[in-house]
Amino acid sequence: EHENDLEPLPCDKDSLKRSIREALVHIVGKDPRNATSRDWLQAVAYAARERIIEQRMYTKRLFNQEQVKRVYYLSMEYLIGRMLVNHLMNLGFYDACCQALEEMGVSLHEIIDLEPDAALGNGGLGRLAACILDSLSTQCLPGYGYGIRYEFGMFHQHIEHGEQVEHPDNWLRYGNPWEFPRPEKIYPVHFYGYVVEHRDHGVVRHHWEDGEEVIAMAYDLPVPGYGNKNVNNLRLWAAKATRDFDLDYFNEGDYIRAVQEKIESETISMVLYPNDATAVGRELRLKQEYFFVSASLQDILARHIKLGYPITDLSDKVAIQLNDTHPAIAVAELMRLLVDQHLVPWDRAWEVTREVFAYTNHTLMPEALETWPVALMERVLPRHMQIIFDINFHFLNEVRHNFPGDNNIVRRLSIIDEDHGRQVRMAHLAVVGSHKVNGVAALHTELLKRNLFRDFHRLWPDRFVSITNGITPRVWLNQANPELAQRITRQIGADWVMDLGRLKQLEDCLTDAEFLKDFRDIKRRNKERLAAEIRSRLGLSIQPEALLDVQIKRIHEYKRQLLNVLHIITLYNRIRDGHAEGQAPRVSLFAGKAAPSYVRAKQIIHLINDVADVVNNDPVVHNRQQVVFFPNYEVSSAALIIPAADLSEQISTAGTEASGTGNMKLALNGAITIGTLDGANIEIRQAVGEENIFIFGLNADEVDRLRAEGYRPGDYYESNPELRRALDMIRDGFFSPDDPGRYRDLVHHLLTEDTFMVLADYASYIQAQDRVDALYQDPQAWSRMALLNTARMGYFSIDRTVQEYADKVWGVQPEGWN
Ligand code: DL6
Repeated sequence: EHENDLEPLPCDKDSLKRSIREALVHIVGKDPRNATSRDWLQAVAYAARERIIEQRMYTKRLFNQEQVKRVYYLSMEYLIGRMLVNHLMNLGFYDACCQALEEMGVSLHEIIDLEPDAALGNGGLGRLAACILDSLSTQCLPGYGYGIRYEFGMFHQHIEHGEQVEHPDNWLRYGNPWEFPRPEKIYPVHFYGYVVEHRDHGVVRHHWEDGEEVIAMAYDLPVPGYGNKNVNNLRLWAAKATRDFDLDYFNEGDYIRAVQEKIESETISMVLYPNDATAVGRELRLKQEYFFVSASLQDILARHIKLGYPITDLSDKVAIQLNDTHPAIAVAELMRLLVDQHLVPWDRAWEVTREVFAYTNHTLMPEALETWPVALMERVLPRHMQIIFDINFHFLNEVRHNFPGDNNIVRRLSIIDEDHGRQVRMAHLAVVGSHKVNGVAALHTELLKRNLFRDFHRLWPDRFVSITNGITPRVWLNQANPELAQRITRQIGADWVMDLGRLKQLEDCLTDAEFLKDFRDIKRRNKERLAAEIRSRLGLSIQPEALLDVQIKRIHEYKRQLLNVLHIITLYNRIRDGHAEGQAPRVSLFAGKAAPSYVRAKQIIHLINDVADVVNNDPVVHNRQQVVFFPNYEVSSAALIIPAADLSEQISTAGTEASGTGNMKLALNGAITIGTLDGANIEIRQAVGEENIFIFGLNADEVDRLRAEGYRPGDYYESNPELRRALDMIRDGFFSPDDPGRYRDLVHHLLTEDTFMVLADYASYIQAQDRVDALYQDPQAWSRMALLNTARMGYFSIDRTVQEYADKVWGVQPEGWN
């Protein structure tokens, strides 16, 4: 029993009113008579966090008292988005808060949009991390996130003359009311220097000396669960200089040099790298990775010891998930802490390490596989390089033992790649140092086993598991689509929010004319809401009765926004030729960011905007077709677009998209998928039934076969007149009259290489789109299919995903108030 010395604050309307007013005056320092909307936003957040932090304290006490095993999620990225509505809804006082504000003359709806998105991530990987945190708290699992408190998150995308321009994301400008700085929670993180050896009772010990030290300081973001009192924690590290001023320089009168060291140390947590699919081999990136890993592991060990557990029992109380290879240096760091600092013998330390870690792979793209030059690693992290060599030595002995005489497999499996100028393969380090490795969808895991990790799979078949991604129903239906959520609740009760499988009961509504009408009307109103935003941002009026066809995700060649563009041009030509009578009007909406250094992706954005310009201004087309590039895609824009969508474009080349999660969010909100047999699309097809999804194109095996036979994109161009015409128009400057040669290289690439087989899938994509069009003409049939998609998304709840991790990988149990 805990002592009841934490008096819970009441959450009724009047108490909230008092708290908000108090926060406004005493924390924000504003007079209610002239407070701005942003001041009110801050005040509400403070009132909410007072209540959250108490529950956090209870949760922590309970976990300590029950001696639970904890799982720690190590991720370089958390794409959280806005927190106010999420927190109010999870805590259960959204309505009370709304009323409290109303009585003070403030509209909650108006202040919500002022909150900046916490965009500490690039895309799928970071958003998955945010969904997992929500689920851990909601399911009362002791789970903590660790990451970096970037001063600048994902850049803001502006579109100027059709092109992406990046602006810094100064998200902390007005402060962050959700975070608790912990100036006392600091750890030193060491870089550079050298290692000295000495003997201690016959045992060789290593000392890492000299070099630089940076301080990692903790900032805590409480993560409240939905419908319970459980509050977990996301701890983000900020880099601080060890000393604010170098007094030597200061005394010599060189004031600028004196602060230089401070500035350089603090750049470590300054900015998120905006690449989602290319490994950035820069020293600063390696330092970021090590910085947050080292601080997190020091913190985890300190907690373990403080709770009185023996260090060698670490894996009884601690599981650590590596979110891709970005934190993989943790394997070497934990060995260093155990062996060098806690004097655990190597073999025992290695057992503990492998029992503690598990690794999730999120991509098969070869350019995303992280490697670090041995020379760089030796310079920045000299002790870790030695440890990696030692791990590799023991590991390769095991390989030789299992495959006697096979030197090739030794070379292929080695953590050190000797063929490309000596590189540390971080994925190999992660696999070797983990007891479980998982892919994020069934096909993805199969391909990992068959290709990337084939030899590892031969060596350790049981180490590989598949855990299909999921999404949180709290954010992606309950908050993003409140009208639909309420209508569903009216029909089947509210349990679906925690148990998404219950949506299955909506299948009974397939013949319920009233429900179907409501379902359609809600979609329509969501479109109107989106249309208003598009009008205000872009000055473009879109037709709410048109089929809203959306492709919202990072811009990448493998995701094939170009295939979508080719279909748009084909439709446009059909309209102009008078061959599109009876076609449903269609709005094609794109949103997504390109990595700033990814030239071709930026060109694709330019092309989309050029095509939009022509189509939207052609009087012949007049509202039968429109193209929108919605700028600065982020979590809050996803929450606006997804509930409005009719058609969900999931059209990556089969075998390239690890899972996708946008596909799940869209289907949950009643958009029908047009997609390839890639990633989780395959499981979505299984769940909704093949008659309720538009599948087209080559499957992964066919892609491989075609590539092996020698793919000739030019053949498709020659034999398909509609395709040829569309490509010719792009190449010859039809969409870029100001610069007719703008897309010559792009088209040349498609005609000669076409790495992602856009041309091979074109014909089958167009046929699938024609079927989409035919179905849309029958509103009843369309909404029945859309409803079936919503009803059958239960499997894709992140709660199922997290349960699988808890059972198959972490061995953690729920604990707390349910
Ligand atoms: O697992 C989450 C998400 C998948 O759904 C996407 O299919 C995949 O592209 C994405 N990967 C990344 C980049 N990965 N790395 N490294 O975001 O992960």
